[in-house]
Parts: sequence; C-alpha cells; structure tokens
Amino acid sequence: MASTAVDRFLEHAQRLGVPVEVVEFPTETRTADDAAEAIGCDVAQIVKSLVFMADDRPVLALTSGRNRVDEAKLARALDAAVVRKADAAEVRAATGYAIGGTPPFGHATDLEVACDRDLTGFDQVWAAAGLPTTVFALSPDRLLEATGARVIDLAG
Ligand code: 5CA
Repeated sequence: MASTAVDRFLEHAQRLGVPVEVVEFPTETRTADDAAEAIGCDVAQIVKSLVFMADDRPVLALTSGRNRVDEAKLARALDAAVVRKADAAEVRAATGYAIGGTPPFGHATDLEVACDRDLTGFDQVWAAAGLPTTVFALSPDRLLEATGARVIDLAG
C-alpha cells in the first residue's frame, strides 16, 4: 500500500494516540454503499466524512452512511447563515485528502466537527483511511474523542 495519503493519515493518528489498523480492499470503497459491501457491515455503520462550507468556513459533518445531511439543521447547529457542500478542491484544501478517501481526523487544517447522532449507537463504525480503497474501524467514543466532535441530529 505505497500511499502518501494513508501514511499521512497514519502519522496523524499516531500523534493523536489513536490506534488505527488500515484495511485495504481490491475494489473501491469510495461511497458508503461500496464500503459497507466490501466490509460486510450495515451501511449505517459507515462514517461519511463530509466537508461543508458554513458561511465560507469549512466544517466536517461525520454522517452515518444511511443518512443525508439536512443542511438547514447543520446551519442552525453551527450558527451559520448558509451551508453548502464543499467542492472537490475545497475538500482537498481543508483536509489534505481527496473525496472518497477523506478520513474523520488527521486533516491539513483544524476543522470544527459535527457528528451524526445515528453513528453513536454502534459498537464499531468504519471510516475512510486516506484513500478510496482503505478503511479502518473504531468505536464511536473514540471517534468523538479523536475529532472533538459535537453530536447533533443532522439527518434530513
Ligand atoms: N470511502 C467512503 C466511505 S468511508 C467515503 O469516503 N464516503 S464519503 O461519503 O465520505 O465520501 C464520498 C462522498 O463525497 C459522497 O457521498 C458525496 O456526497 C461526496 N462527493 C462525491 N463527489 C463530490 C463532488 N464532486 N463534490 C462534492 N462532494 C462530492
């Protein structure tokens, strides 16, 4: 797995003291459905690490693979006037990773993080590890600790 993106993520995780075991698949895990199928878990256990622009400030919404973000709810929670999905370049600039491989922490910039309440009920959830073919598992508690996320109801 000669990948600077995964290596970069692992370095961040180590610095944060979060044990990460990267699992790489021969098929893409670019979307939540792809990832759930490859892993053999419930799609609701997939952490989508979605970047939004909240009044031009990038924020991260950790969203259950089963849910769509209600942008009005997210705006209210962030006290922002306007929230929209970041484009590919904005995701790259804010996180240092490409869409489909963006991990939930270990980013190029310090992002405010909101976490979908629906992710917190599982023993284990799965998130991207830097590339659209890589994932790792962690408990929701560790996810919240590593990201400093605020748990909110963000599903539409
Ligand atoms: N590896 C998987 C599961 S861990 C993953 O990263 N899923 S994800 O949901 O976090 O990333 C894919 C998401 O990126 C898609 O759900 C979609 O909402 C978003 N996306 C895809 N293409 C674009 C684009 N061109 N601009 C903005 N967002 C996009």
